[in-house]
Amino acid sequence: MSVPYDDWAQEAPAATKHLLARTTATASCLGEDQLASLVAALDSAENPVLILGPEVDAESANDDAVRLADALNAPVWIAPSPSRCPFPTRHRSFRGVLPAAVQGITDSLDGHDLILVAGAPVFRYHQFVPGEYLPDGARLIHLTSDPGEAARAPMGEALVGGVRDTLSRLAGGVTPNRCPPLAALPDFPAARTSSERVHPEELFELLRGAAPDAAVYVKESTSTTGAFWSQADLAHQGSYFFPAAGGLGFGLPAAVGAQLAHPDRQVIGLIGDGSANYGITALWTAAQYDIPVIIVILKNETYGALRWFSKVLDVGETPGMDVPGIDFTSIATGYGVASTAVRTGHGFVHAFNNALASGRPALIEVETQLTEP
Ligand SMILES: Cc1ncc(C[n+]2csc(CCOP(=O)(O)OP(=O)(O)O)c2C)c(N)n1
Ligand SMILES: [Mg+2]
Repeated sequence: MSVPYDDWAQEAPAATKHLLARTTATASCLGEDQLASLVAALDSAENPVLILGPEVDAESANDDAVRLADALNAPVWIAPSPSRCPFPTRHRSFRGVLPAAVQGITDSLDGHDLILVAGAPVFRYHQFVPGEYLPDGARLIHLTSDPGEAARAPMGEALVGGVRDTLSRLAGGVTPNRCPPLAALPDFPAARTSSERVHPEELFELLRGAAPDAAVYVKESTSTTGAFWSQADLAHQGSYFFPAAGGLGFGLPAAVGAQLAHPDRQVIGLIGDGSANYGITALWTAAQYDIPVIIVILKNETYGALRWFSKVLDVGETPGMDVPGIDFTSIATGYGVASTAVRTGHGFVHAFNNALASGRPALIEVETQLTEP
């Protein structure tokens, strides 16, 4: 907000009373007939699947999504390139994050006759893998509160309305499925390790063990998305934030802001060594306002995701990809944030526990193995 010049010093005119008395409310929800046909579609589907997106978490509809998944006894995927986590990742219905590619999505959804997408774009196709947009014979229904997303979708029947309201009414409206419940998820896959540096899977596995309950993760390390989701145990609303359109520079300041907003939850920033430079000044804010966020810098000394992209696009060795020679502990010290550099999993857990116990802002630089997203 910008307040021009001397406005603060002026008396408000009498007509301001109208402004103060204004109200606005959102009243966008499905009509009874629309809901009834949606219930009928779900009830008559042989093998429905739910795809959930960031609006679910933004509207705090996570529990409604669980009730619907339980009633339908249906698998649940997170829509591609998620900026939030809309569903508990250890629930028996959870199947993971859809790949951000046309054919990849179709392959993952093969065999489903009804695809219900709630609170997500249809779809984010970040990676160009042409193919079929939908499995043969599948019907796609798109619930969103964003008319822009409804207009942009290349297929499907869009219904624009409050996502939480719709999920909640659907959960109470569908006929509960009588098949035996889906099998419980297997244990987490064994994290890969590295002899030289810390493998991101190992880092996220250790973090899962060391982080307090209901921790909030703000992530901006682009080459470690697969590693993160393979080890993630996120059970609560508002547990995960990632730059929605991919623009870097959000992560570090957002982690500081999230900690300010959540004094009751530990916020952990998982920030790539490239991305960290885009908003490094947030460390000053954390120090000056004593905001006890823990920032973990994943130091693989390169723009890892771009390296992967240059391989996918077959452009050969590309200049300007690496970011060697940055000492984030010195930078943190300069801004007044306590910091440690580690290069083993054991060292990380020790540093993390110290950071937690300090109750102060802290930065941990971890030398990590380069991986592909
Ligand atoms: C503002 C902005 N500039 C450039 C990019 C392009 N970009 C996408 S991923 C990436 C690499 C980020 O590297 P790092 O933070 O080290 O994470 P890593 O991939 O190594 O895990 C870059 C530069 C972007 N998404 N946003
Ligand atoms: Mg990097």
